Amino acid sequence: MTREEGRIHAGYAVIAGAANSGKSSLFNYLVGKNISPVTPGRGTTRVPLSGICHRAGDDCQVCLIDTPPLASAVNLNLLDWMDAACLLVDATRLGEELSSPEASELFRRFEGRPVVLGLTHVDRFDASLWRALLNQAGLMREFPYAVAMCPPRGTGAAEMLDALVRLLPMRRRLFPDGCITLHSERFLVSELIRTELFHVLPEEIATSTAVQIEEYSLRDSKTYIRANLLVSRHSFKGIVIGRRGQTLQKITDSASRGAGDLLGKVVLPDLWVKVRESWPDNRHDLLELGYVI
Ligand SMILES: Nc1nc2c(ncn2[C@@H]2O[C@H](COP(=O)(O)OP(=O)(O)O)[C@@H](O)[C@H]2O)c(=O)[nH]1
Ligand SMILES: [Mg+2]
Repeated sequence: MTREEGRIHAGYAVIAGAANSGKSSLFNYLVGKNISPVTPGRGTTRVPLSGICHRAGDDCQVCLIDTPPLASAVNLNLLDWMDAACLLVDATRLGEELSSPEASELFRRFEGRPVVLGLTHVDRFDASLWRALLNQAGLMREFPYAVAMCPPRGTGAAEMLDALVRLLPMRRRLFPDGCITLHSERFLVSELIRTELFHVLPEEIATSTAVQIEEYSLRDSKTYIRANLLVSRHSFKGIVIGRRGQTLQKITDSASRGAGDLLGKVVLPDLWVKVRESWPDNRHDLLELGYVI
């Protein structure tokens, strides 16, 4: 079918792979917005995230789904809805990650559908070795496309998008023009505030601090957000606030900047630190705070 008939390459592609393989960096790069949290810590992406990317000068719609590391049931069920998968494998752990149980499960679930390989962290090798690394991966599994990548720098990203577009079916447009994600602004801002925690707090405290939005309102064309940062221990509260409130102020300022960039409007967060003892160990709290259990 041709584009004249109103059909374009459009569909859903999941980005899968081990923690820190570069999934969220690639997702943000291709979508062109910092929707998904990227930090050096492990497991910062807590729920599947959607981002729609377009290719300059071409009419196509690729809805990327960034995922937390694969094992959770929600992730596995989600795979059934995807047209293609982009498996990211850290080239420094090639053998280990490609033969992991999670990768095997992905291939099993994707039987009959394409899985493209993105070999990340190739910046740690001389460029003359990239081809050899891709060949080595090809000996372990067969891929319709395999791309050497460094997602934070965008290396290989355009090539990966080309590969995914080629593999997506021709169908009617799936999303309205200009749509970049299926999530609400409120959700995106709460994730952005959570990401900032990882930049200023020790990982142990950042991972056990939840963001609870209490008010999200528009006044004088400014977006006001009142949110609680729920820490899991009394002793963490002072650390999140910092001396004379400096740490909390830093989180507030960078969240305001990040949300402004993401949404293209003035966003004023008002953050409060509260204690909810041991919430990460409580199923009800996890559900209430939007975590996948
Ligand atoms: N040097 C290098 N760092 C990378 C690469 N891909 C990701 N990172 C870094 O690894 C960390 C985790 O990246 P992220 O995209 O959040 O990985 P995810 O856990 O798979 O979503 C961040 O600090 C990234 O900057 C890469 O190809 N090369
Ligand atoms: Mg991630």
